Amino acid sequence: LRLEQALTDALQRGELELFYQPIVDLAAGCTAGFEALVRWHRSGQPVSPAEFMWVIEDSNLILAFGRWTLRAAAEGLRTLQAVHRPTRCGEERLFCSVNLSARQFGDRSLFATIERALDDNGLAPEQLRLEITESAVLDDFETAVELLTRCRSLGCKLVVDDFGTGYSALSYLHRLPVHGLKLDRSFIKDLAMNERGLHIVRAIGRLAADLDMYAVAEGIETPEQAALCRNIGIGYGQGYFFGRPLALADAQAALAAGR
Ligand code: G
Ligand code: G
Ligand code: MN
Ligand code: NA
Repeated sequence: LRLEQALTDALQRGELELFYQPIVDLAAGCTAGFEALVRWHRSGQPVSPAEFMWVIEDSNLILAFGRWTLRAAAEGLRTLQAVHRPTRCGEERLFCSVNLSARQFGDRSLFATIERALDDNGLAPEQLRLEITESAVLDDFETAVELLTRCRSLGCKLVVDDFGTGYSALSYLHRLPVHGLKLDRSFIKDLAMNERGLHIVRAIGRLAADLDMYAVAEGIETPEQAALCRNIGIGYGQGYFFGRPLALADAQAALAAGR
């Protein structure tokens, strides 16, 4: 309860901040978009969401927090878009991925929040990507599908996060059309280790292509992993090799410098 109060205060005081990690077009070798990742500056020190997201998710704070992340990510994307040079990377517009928690699907105002955030920042709906996990969707499947279908109709893209782990498996790709898959970073870790790892990543890449979806490899930490993913046709990569999550101003500077 004390942590919940501290987080409520932090949200009100603006001590929560979104960091931005680049998502790179592997063939073109340039930044195509970002994933927004929340950070809490507790007494100046950044705290990882792994340590506090559960508190937010287990309380009603998730509703206000969820609306804040969508608005903040849209503002951040507008700032990043301002220094994006499309000539370097085929894509005219950058995208931003935002993580959604299960209980946000029950937020009746979420769709309006998304529309408004896009509109206020002059963004096209396709620039917003909603990262979802199977466990979040299965919590209340009907409600989640209804909301996600509206978002998709608006033009937002849906991406399955942590794909291939227990939290995101194949079964619901039937029932919930999505635009992309993010391969969980455990697969990328195994990639350079042995043939099996390579076969698994290649198979997921083919599955995505056959279903007309794009694939993002998460957790790329070495040039070898990046090259292997690119060579087997994975479209996008994300990880420390390309860049750590950065505060907005730093992410903007890195983008402007072509890093
Ligand atoms: O950035 P980091 O590796 O510390 O994130 C840890 C976990 O917290 C990840 O699983 C990520 O999906 C989750 N997370 C980060 N930012 C957000 C957010 O804004 N909303 C939600 N729901 N989850 C987030
Ligand atoms: O669950 P989700 O995919 O949203 O989690 C993203 C998390 O992965 C973030 O906490 C981010 O900080 C972390 N992350 C990003 N790149 C790398 C990487 O190259 N290696 C590792 N170990 N973690 C990463
Ligand atoms: Mn994610
Ligand atoms: Na993930």
